[in-house]
Amino acid sequence: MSTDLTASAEGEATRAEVEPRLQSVEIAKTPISDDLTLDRNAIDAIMAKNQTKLVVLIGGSRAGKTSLLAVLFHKFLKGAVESVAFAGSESLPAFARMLAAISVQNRISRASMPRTTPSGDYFGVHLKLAHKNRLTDYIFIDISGEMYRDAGRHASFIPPLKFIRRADFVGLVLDGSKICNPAKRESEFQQLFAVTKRLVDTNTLQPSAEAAIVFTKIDTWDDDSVEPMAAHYSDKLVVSFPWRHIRRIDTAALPRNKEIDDTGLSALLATIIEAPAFCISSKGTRVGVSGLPTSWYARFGTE
Ligand SMILES: Nc1nc2c(ncn2[C@@H]2O[C@H](COP(=O)(O)OP(=O)(O)OP(=O)(O)O)[C@@H](O)[C@H]2O)c(=O)[nH]1
Ligand SMILES: [Mg+2]
Repeated sequence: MSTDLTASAEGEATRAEVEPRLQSVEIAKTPISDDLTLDRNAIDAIMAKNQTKLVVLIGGSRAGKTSLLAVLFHKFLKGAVESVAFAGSESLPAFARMLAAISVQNRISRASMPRTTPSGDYFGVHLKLAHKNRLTDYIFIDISGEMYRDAGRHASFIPPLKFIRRADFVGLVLDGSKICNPAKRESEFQQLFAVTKRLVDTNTLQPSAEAAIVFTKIDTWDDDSVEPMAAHYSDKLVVSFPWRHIRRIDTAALPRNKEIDDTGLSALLATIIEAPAFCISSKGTRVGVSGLPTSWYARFGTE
């Protein structure tokens, strides 16, 4: 159903009446609500239908996780990215909500992303992507900042995050704007390190998953001293865990400087696309999915 805002029939708003109201809605400050995220049943249903890769982003509150997903989707709307094309999504309302926040009046670089809801453990969206004549489903999970903080504090917060075991790709997200702040960089890193350690120690995060250390907001790195710090933290994460394969990706999804186009999104996507698909077998071990019956990788919400 479409609404003609110019209609002036009784009871209907005219364009002149509606526009000021639209402008006064603080779209960017409204949290992404629970009902826009895919719940566990919806994720299981997608995974049961087709081979699905699970991508998990782990990082602190306001680190820029949701912005990465929103801007990735925005790039797909303009065309293929690295020969990967958008082929559908069961999360269009969620992406629309995210884009509404960042594209108000086309000021994408001055946008403010709504907070991922604090009441849930995670925010999940779906993308179906076409690559090399193949369609693959992807579930992207953005762990809420609160859940992340709690996971660093105490082991009792880990069980709700058990689904991370199923991840095919894990992005360890570090807020670049904090890395360039001497007062905040060490605690930003230590928190990610503590959460990663707890997840690995509890066998929740499997270092056999493809992983990346993702620095965000690198448009804020205007000082030469930041890069050696980033390299130091990245090296420490690399050597401290038995990763199968891990790389560093520097990103700026929503650079404040309009001259800089979004950075690192294509590299992030390429890494995710190339990550081999795995699943957890009924014995709890990690196995490749090729050739396995579909039910083997439909394991998000259930054990
Ligand atoms: N300078 C700069 N700011 C960015 C960039 N990407 C995101 N931001 C800003 O960082 C803030 C937080 O971004 P989000 O994507 O909401 O972060 P999040 O990690 O999802 O946060 P939670 O949902 O609270 O866990 C927003 O105000 C964004 O506009 C970037 O590349 N550069
Ligand atoms: Mg978020």
